[in-house]
Amino acid sequence: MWTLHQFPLCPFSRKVRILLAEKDVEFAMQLAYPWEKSDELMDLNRAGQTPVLSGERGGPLVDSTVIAEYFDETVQKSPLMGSGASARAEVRRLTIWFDQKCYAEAVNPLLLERMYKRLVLRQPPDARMLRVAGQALAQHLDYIEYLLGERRWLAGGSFSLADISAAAHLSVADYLGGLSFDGYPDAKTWYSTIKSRPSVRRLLPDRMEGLSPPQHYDKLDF
Ligand SMILES: N[C@@H](CCC(=O)N[C@@H](CS)C(=O)NCC(=O)O)C(=O)O
Repeated sequence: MWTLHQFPLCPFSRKVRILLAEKDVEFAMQLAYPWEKSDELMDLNRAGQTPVLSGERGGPLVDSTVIAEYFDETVQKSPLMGSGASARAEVRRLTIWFDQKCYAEAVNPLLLERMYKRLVLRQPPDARMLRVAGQALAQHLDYIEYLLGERRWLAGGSFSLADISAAAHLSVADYLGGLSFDGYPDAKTWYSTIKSRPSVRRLLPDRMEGLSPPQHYDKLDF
């Protein structure tokens, strides 16, 4: 069986968890905090990053999108990369958008200020950084609202890795208390639909030790 080396608030690990569940691939989970740089994690991935997927059939597989493409190529159920070159290009474009831009501008600063400073550095968050991250997050919700103005799902007519990636990042922002859908009704409906998928519902009960989410976090009606 595959083992996913992850921690509960790693958005890239959430992305892999959702996609493996969508594909009905069984996996076990092993807690790994990148900042601890454990020998086990470093031996699997010299970059010391999560997620890593190790398993008896080769691997380890490193990088959430590499893992996603591996399973999209090897498991037929629920294709997630789009069909045809143009559709695939759009899925990849938006997946990169959320994994790079949304993560760098909003989710990673929230993780630093609300999780890492609290649990590891034992410092208070920087209110200015939280405000800037909140503004960036609002811009990403605005972009989701715009995309959904003309599409059912983010990359087009089908649920895809782009939806999974965006939902993974937003769910971490939500856990950290940084998400408000006020003014973004289509984005809210989209997120609510995603939240009700079994693949996403399965990860919502998870908790990061020492850090609780807001009450609405795992509710379908939020
Ligand atoms: N491109 C990677 C990014 C993985 C990543 O940045 N993971 C974070 C945790 S959520 C990490 O390990 N950060 C520690 C570091 O970069 O040293 C992916 O898609 O899997």
